[in-house]
Amino acid sequence: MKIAIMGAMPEEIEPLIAKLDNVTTTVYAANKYYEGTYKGKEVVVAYSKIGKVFATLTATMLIEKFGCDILLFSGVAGAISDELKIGDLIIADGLCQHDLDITAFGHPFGYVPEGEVCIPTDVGLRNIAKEIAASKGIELKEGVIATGDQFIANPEKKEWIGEVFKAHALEMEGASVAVVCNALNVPFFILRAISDAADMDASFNFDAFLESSAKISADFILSMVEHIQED
Ligand code: OS5
Repeated sequence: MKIAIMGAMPEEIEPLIAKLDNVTTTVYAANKYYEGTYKGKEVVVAYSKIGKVFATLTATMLIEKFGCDILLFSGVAGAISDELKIGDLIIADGLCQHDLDITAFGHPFGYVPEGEVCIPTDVGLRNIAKEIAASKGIELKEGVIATGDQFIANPEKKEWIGEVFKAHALEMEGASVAVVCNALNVPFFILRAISDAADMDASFNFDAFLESSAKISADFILSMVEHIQED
């Protein structure tokens, strides 16, 4: 089994690459892919660059070109829920696109015909995450993560996304991974550690906590890789 691990920014994958053995790199379609092993398991790691379009490209390549069988996303997010503080981990139970809007035709926000508003993540992978968290005494939140091509630094906008999509956190890539993996029948898992609260301090806090929160997420993802059973 080959495991894809994807981030959006270099900072989100650097702590992962540092722990790999037997690394080879391939540049393809303007991304660098790191193939290697972690505790004997075959992995392919890449960062997509920021946003939905780049994330769609990279997730597709990880599956179609590099032959990955499952995909784990590791990175940071802005909090919507007041219960999420900087450094806290959240796993997505579903992903939606908060900036997808054809409401002029009577459709709900986030919906297009033949799509779905919220795409669920793999239950088996979520259960592995919960078991690891319980065994290590790590608190893991679970909820909807909203994706859009906007860095949110606005309390009203954040509240709107929270209310309309019942979302707990937001970011800019997860729903793209969900669309690709759902279409290609590849089990996927989205983990994010909070870097900011998507409010007026968001860009300041993002800069301050990107590295530390990205590492919290990456460390957890590596323990997932360790526990995923080969078949
Ligand atoms: O990947 C983007 C989404 N990530 C999650 C996130 C988020 N998303 C939306 N709203 C929020 N409040 C969020 N908080 C966390 C993080 C990332 C956000 S976009 C950050 C861009 C920062 C940046 N711009 N230039 N650089 C960094 C330097 C640079 C220069 C050249 C090449 C690469 C980086």
